[in-house]
Amino acid sequence: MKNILFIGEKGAGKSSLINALIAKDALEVGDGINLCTKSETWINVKETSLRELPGFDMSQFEFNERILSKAIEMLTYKIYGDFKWKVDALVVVVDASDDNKEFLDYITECLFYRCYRDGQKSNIVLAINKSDKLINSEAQHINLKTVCDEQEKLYKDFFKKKCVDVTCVACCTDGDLEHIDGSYNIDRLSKEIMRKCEV
Ligand SMILES: Nc1nc2c(ncn2[C@@H]2O[C@H](COP(=O)(O)OP(=O)(O)OP(=O)(O)O)[C@@H](O)[C@H]2O)c(=O)[nH]1
Ligand SMILES: [Mg+2]
Repeated sequence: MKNILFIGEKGAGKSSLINALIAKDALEVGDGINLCTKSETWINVKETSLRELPGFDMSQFEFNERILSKAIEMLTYKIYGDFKWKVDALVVVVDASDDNKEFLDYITECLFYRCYRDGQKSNIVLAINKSDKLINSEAQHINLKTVCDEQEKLYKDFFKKKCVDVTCVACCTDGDLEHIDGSYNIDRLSKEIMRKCEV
């Protein structure tokens, strides 16, 4: 059984990405305003378990600490609840149209530095979701691939400076802009996650 853990700020698209990866509307997705996944949720598909923790909220310190300690428990002790639950791959989801610096600084300091040794190969994938939102009507000539490549480079540099091994994939699930046709880079994201599971 492969266990994949999804974390990220509220509304970044964790549930949407899980649904896109398994090509099924299995998890409930928020309406963009209300918080949706309030407690830990998971779905098992074939030999893979995809698990989502509630979204971080940068204005709720104590709430974040609770989610964080759950994630640390799963990443370090490899035991969760009554049963063993080893994280094979950790997927951190961010909304490409947000300024994610505060969240990523927090997660790097409080999670990555605690759970992964310096310079060590990690099992972290950053999903830079909602990349479609970076294409506005004035910039339609810039295609999604160009935007995604730029995003990946940006975040790759960010983690290189922090000395953490993170594979960055820019993607989108169900872009609501007319000139973007459905999802993007979901297959690649899936491949990168599976590759991490083998490490
Ligand atoms: N434009 C765009 N919207 C997206 C994308 N992915 C998800 N959304 C929208 O973002 C909102 C939140 O999506 P969720 O999947 O519920 O996000 P979440 O991270 O699971 O949210 P919480 O569980 O509440 O923390 C929904 O309205 C989705 O339709 C995307 O790639 N592009
Ligand atoms: Mg959710």
